[in-house]
Amino acid sequence: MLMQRFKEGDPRALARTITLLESGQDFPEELLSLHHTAQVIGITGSPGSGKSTLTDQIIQELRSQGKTVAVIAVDPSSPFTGGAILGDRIRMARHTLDSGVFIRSLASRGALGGVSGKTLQVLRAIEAFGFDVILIETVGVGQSEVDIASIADHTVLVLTPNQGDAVQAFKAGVMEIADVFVVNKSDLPGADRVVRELHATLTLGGMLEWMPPAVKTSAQKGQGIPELLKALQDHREHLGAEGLRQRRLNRLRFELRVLLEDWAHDKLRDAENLLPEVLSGKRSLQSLFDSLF
Ligand SMILES: Nc1nc2c(ncn2[C@@H]2O[C@H](COP(=O)(O)OP(=O)(O)OP(=O)(O)O)[C@@H](O)[C@H]2O)c(=O)[nH]1
Ligand SMILES: [Mg+2]
Repeated sequence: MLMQRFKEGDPRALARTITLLESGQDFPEELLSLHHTAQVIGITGSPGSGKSTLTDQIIQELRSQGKTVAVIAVDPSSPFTGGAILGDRIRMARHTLDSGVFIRSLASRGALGGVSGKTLQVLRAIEAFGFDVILIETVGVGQSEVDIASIADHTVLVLTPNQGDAVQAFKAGVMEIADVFVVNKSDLPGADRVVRELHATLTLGGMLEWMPPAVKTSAQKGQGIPELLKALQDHREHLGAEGLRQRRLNRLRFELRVLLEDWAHDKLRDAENLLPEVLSGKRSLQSLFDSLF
């Protein structure tokens, strides 16, 4: 019944399916046959850099092109950004009555705000439902920005004309995740300087196969959005069918790793209770380990 309504495109059936996935139910195998593929765009960057405002503008632009859009906001239930969900609801509120738009907030994984296995299942469900584009917003603190690059077809790193942000991007491992840089809040002074610094740093790195463009936007004023979408389209063309296939394999590899880590985490917790037996010489650590499987 639920799956039937899902296949008929009832958004309430999608919402219900997601709730079931979040409560730990397995992914309905029946949906695997739907074979829909969405364009998956990850949007990450420092807290308050304007990701949600930008997402709202991207939705608007894609809707004007007739595309359907889903948004997954990975809620960092971390001390960095209290109240993010409420803020997101307000910033994207104008789309809530549009049936071509679906917005969902999901909890992050672990203290570092990484992307959870459940989020990946929800992503798959949303994809199966048939949205053209899926935007995933994660706050670029800790693990989530690295995770998002393993999941998305395209990763957008949002910077602002603010010294701290640029420095943050230049830290090893962060720069590399960006397929496209956005310098948002370009209505404020300093955006051109950040763009120049990005270019200089990227050029220093030698010839890259794909030189990530830096697009200036003002999400607040709705400026630079078509340019951003053009840059994403360019990246898609650069990837081509084989590049996209590699990204999808990456996502599956990541998902498998998350499943294994969660499993290991549970096993570790169980086994810890038995460590006193090992300490007192009742059994060996090896036999405890073997009993886990
Ligand atoms: N001046 C200026 N302010 C902006 C721009 N875009 C967003 N803002 C403001 O920046 C603040 C944060 O915007 P959000 O869109 O919530 O930023 P965010 O990155 O989603 O924030 P978190 O999800 O909490 O990390 C809000 O007050 C926005 O109005 C912009 O282009 N220019
Ligand atoms: Mg936000």
